Amino acid sequence: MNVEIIGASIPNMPWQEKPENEAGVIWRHSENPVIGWNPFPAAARVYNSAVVPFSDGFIGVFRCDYKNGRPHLHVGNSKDGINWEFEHKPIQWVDREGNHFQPSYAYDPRVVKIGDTYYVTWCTDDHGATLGTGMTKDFKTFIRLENACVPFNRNGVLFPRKINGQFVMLNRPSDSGHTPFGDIFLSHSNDMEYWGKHRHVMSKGGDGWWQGTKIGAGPIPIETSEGWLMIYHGVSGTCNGFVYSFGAALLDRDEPWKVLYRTRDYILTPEKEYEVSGFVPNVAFPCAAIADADTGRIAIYYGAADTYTAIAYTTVNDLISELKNNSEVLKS
Ligand code: BMA
Repeated sequence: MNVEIIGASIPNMPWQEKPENEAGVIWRHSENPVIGWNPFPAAARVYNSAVVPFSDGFIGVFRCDYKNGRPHLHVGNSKDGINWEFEHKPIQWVDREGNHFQPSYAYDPRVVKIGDTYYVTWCTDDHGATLGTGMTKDFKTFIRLENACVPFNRNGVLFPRKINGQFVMLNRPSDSGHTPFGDIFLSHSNDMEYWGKHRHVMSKGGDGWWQGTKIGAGPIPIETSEGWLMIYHGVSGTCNGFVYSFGAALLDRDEPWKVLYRTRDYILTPEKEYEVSGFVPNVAFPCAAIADADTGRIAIYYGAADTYTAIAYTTVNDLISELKNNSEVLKS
């Protein structure tokens, strides 16, 4: 099979070949985690974060949990996508008129470049968790836009281009707490301000139990010649709390609420020490992916145990073969 990634060439992206004894379709970076406890003075934990190519290296918007427990967003820079330096001051948001517009907390950011603008989405506070949106061109001035919806919603993830002339954002309606349910939807906008034309994309569940409690979109979907490759998290409710694993789905390119294939089994689940042990054990939460159109390589950034940032690798051919050979698409 030869699937094309429709996107940029990123020859300097982080990469390791698949180890010979690796049975899975995704393999972990050998030096994981790439960000450990207390990486800079204000931050106890940096995880569930977003990374994009920028200039001759990489830049990211990182979820930093402070030592009082509250999460805020900080910019990080890296030459190689593996070793990171963080700005010690959080992102200072302003509205379109330049007025201070700071969220009281912010977590699980995603970043995408559409045209010449980088858009940031995150989980923010408006009398409950909802979707914050904003934009930057230089990662110095950050303009905050209107929240995309009323509470409660999380996991707002934009597609990397307009589809049929409109911005499209995956999202996951939720509740005020550690939501025990949740399906993936998407919404359309002409201007990143007014959102509508909502469509259900996919439901939790399936024959297996690993995604039986809830699901939520992960990295920015990757455009391929076969459809949009969406990596997502699936949650299982155990007697000891939630367990977060990765799944993947292939969505129709023109009507992305149509699911063509979906992994029947998880493709990565917490197994390593840094995934099963930490502030919240048993969490593998993907938030960003770098995909190289020349080689088909994909590097996935994920939060591990709500404590660490880790990287895992796959290729577009490996993942789409797995999707086609072991698919379970649920009727909605
Ligand atoms: C979700 C979010 C994520 C977190 C996950 C596991 O509800 O809050 O930030 O990684 O729970 O604790």
